[in-house]
Amino acid sequence: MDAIDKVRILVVGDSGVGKSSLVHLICHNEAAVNPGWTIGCSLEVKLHEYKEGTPDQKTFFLELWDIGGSSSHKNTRAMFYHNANGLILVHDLTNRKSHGNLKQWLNEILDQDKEMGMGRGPSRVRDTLDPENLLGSVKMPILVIGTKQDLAGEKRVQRSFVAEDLGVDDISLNCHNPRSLAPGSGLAVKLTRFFDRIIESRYYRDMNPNPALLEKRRLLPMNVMNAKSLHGD
Ligand SMILES: Nc1nc2c(ncn2[C@@H]2O[C@H](COP(=O)(O)OP(=O)(O)O)[C@@H](O)[C@H]2O)c(=O)[nH]1
Ligand SMILES: [Mg+2]
Repeated sequence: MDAIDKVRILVVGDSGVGKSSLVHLICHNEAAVNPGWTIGCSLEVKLHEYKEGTPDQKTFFLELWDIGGSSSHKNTRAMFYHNANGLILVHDLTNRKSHGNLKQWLNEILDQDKEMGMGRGPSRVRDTLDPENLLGSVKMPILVIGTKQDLAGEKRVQRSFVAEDLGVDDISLNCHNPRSLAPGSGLAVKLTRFFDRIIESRYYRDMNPNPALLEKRRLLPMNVMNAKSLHGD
């Protein structure tokens, strides 16, 4: 049997937003009973059918790297950013700050080379992101996921402004409900498309540049990442 090709997907966000619960749900189709405290980083794998149901269908391994969110692990995290093919930014819908902090997670990933090269203390955090720089530097597909939809009340229908600014999809879900990602559901389809895009950009990039990203780069105004709050639409 041929070796199965794989892609590496980073899952980042503040501590307690539900990263471990989310990864467990994606990989096992069941709720995590007690996710425990993630120390450093944990890895789960999932088999994924790329372009399922088409003549191009092929099986890939998805490696989901659940990166511990605590600031004390900041310097060790940089090594995981290397060679990533996709990125899931996780925030807690009941914790507005965790959504705003996604920008800092992006900054940290953008700064990875500096962090790795010099191994010094915490890096400077930019207040705003330059979207041209950002979209040029983070070439991998990104998905924003809001967790704890069951606790979120009104906020459950709000669109993530970070996702909007980046021109990427976002989804909201309850990680405790195993039906959240039921096969064929809207969320499962979005997730499958996201995984397909990651595989495409890793293995078929030259054949198929991402037109949405190119269009976004053309249109995005320079101050777009200064948007202040969640807005619903
Ligand atoms: N009600 C509810 N609780 C959640 C959800 N996702 C995670 N949690 C809980 O939030 C806490 C932190 O989750 P965990 O996965 O450990 O977060 P992590 O630190 O980002 O890995 C745990 O008690 C989870 O059971 C959700 O969608 N709904
Ligand atoms: Mg965890």
